[in-house]
Amino acid sequence: MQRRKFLKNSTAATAGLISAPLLAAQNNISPALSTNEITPIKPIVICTWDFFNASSKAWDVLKDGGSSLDAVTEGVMVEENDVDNQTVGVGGRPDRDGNVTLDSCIMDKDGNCGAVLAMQNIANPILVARKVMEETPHVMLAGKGAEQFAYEMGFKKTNLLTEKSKQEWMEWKKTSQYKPIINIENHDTIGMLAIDANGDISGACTTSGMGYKMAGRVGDSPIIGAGLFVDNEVGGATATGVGEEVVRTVGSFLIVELMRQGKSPQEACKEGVERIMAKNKGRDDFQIGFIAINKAGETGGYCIHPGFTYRSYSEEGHVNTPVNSFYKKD
Ligand code: SD4
Repeated sequence: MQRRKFLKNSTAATAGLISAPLLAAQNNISPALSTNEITPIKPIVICTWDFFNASSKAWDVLKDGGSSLDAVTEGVMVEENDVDNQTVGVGGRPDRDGNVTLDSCIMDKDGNCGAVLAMQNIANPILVARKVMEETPHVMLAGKGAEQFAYEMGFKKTNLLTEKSKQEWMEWKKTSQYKPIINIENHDTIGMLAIDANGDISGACTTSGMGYKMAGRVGDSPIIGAGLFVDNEVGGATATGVGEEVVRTVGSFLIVELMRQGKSPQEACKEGVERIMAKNKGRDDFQIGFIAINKAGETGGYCIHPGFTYRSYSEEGHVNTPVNSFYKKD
């Protein structure tokens, strides 16, 4: 595996990872610049929730020297292709009209990004989002336009509504109550962040959105800055949960900016959740989880209600980490 080391004048740096704020304090320069110069690079991938297979796939790419962009693309595709995951790709829960509409975005080390919103009939929206990034002058394509573009790029029309999701939707129609359940109905969106052997960061996020949403509804997941943001000088962040609240605070961008100011990924995610809770005084009926990684490879997460975890995979192993929450267990 390719491994570059940028060692300056700190012996501590050889011992392992050092926090960006500490380095900044030692060197009296911004965290973004300091970590880039003196931190040993260790590839790592993290993703929302306990996605063993997706993170394993991404790690396979990283450990063989692949790019973080390929790692996150191939990693999240595992969930898009899993018909048992009812919040991503094929098998996703439909909107209230019975249509499965997919949201997805991707962002690379150079700040290039692509997204598809409310796209139907295409099994791998992350690949279409990547094509938007790489083959068009645009960042976002929505609805029919996104689907048409996918066909032009050679993607095949696919029925995304499985029998299981169809039966559940028909059952739901009997009451037609839109009431996302914390950690249950909305618990499978995958947001993934990776650092490769060159130290470059990329991210991807993909979902079928909230089950039984209104037709045309788009959440945070395909919105750059809300569901996902990467700044290769600083780090990346991604979100899961009720997208409306993440959009209102431009959550992932906020977290990356907080890391730029010197906060650890953990501290930044916590402040992101606290901002949301400050705007929703006393509300406790929704879940949001953020995860983040900084340029030094430190990771963190925070959520509103207990139950959210994130999985990481690096040389140090494959770990599922429960994150701290705004509300504690009863
Ligand atoms: C959305 N954030 O559409 C997504 C839903 C989600 O796990 O994260 N589900 O609002």
